[in-house]
Amino acid sequence: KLTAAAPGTALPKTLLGPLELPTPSKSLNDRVALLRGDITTLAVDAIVNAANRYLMGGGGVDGAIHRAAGPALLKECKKLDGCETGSAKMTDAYELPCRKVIHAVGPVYSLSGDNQSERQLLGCYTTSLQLAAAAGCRSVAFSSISTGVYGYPSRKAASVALSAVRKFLLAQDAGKEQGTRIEKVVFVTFEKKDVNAYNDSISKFFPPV
Ligand code: AR6
Repeated sequence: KLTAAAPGTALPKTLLGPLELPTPSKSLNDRVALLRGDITTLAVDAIVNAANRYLMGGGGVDGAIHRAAGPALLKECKKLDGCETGSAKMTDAYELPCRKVIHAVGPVYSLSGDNQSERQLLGCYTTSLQLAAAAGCRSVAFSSISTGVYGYPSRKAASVALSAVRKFLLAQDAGKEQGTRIEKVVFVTFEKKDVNAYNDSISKFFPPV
């Protein structure tokens, strides 16, 4: 059963669709949350870092995660031989309160390659959730991948993130994704522009019941 769209509201278009309006679902809505703050403080099963292809640390959230985890994180990252854009790799979390860190490599946004950027950003979210589920994680907190120095527009990035997560959670329920059921996905924002983007977009992908 589909709900009627308010006049004039078009759903944000992503490569995943949606061509139809999402069906409101309390059980699905209970599995997502928005939080503004420092992702390094969260005692979830896995946090998702916005890394680069070298996995050698960096600025932004990557720098904050490496500082809080301690030098053992970099030591493990060095053994991973980097990571492709649009994918992710998992490590232990060392001094962080979470159990695992998933290092996702988002695209450097370019308008000319809008479709490719979107495909790669989707890949970050889907691969991260697959890694989390395979490692027995029930709760995952995502940083807002690519919306910092990589320049991905916040609203577009929020639509991609919400769309990818919705699709994955539904696929798990349909038995099309393996691993532990992800019970909670937290979208962590830091700057106001990303807070606004998620606040404005979440109800389009997870409509209130
Ligand atoms: N907790 C949560 N979010 C944060 C934190 C924090 N402690 N600090 C920043 N953010 P960015 P990118 C937000 O630039 O655009 C690094 O140097 C920030 O407001 O960290 O994917 C890597 O090594 C933004 O919304 O990542 C790469 O070279 C989001 O985190 C490159 O930056 C991501 O911003 C990756 O660029």
